[in-house]
Amino acid sequence: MPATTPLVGIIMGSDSDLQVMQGAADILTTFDIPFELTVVSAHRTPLRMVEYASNAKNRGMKVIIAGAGGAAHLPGMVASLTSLPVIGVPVKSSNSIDGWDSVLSILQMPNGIPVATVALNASKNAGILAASIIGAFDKPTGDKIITYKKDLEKEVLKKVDKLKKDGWQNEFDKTTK
Ligand code: RP5
Repeated sequence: MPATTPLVGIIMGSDSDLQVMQGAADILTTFDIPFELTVVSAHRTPLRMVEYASNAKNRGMKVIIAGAGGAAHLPGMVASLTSLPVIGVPVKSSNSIDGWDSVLSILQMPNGIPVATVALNASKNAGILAASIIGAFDKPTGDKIITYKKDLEKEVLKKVDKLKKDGWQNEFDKTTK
C-alpha cells in the first residue's frame, strides 16, 4: 500500500470479508490511489466505528468504502457519521442467508443518509466508483478512468471479432461494418 495519506478508507465488518474486499484494494492500487484497509465492525466495535467515521474527513480521506455481510449496518451507520461519500459493498458471508440480507441492509437506507450500493461482492466496482469520485476533481485520476473504460471497450470489440471469426453473424454487424 502506498505510504502517502490515504484518500480512500476501505473498512469491513470482519477479516472474513477480506477475500471479497481485496478487489477494491487491487483496483485502487491499479489507479495509484492511496488507501488504507482495516476492520471496523458496526455491532462488535461500535465505538471504533464512530471514531473512524468521525475522523476520516479530517484525516484527509475523500471516500469510504464499507463492506459487510448479513445484518450489514456498517455502511449506513458510517454514512450517518460523516459528510464523505460512502460506498457500500454487500458481502455474501457465513452469516448471510443468501446475500439479499446484506444487499437490502445496505441499499434500503432512509431518506437523508444515502449509501452508494454496489452489487453483491462487487468490491471492484466500489473501487472504480471511488476512483471516479476522486477523478472528478483530480485530472490524472480522471484520465486513468477514461483509459480504463477505453480498454474495456477494446476487450469487448475483440470479442465481437472473435465471434465473427468463429462463424457467428448478425444483421447489426452487417450494417455497421
Ligand atoms: C459481518 O458478519 C461481517 O461483515 C462478516 O461479513 C460477517 C461474519 O463475520 P465473522 O463471523 O466472520 O467475523 O458483521
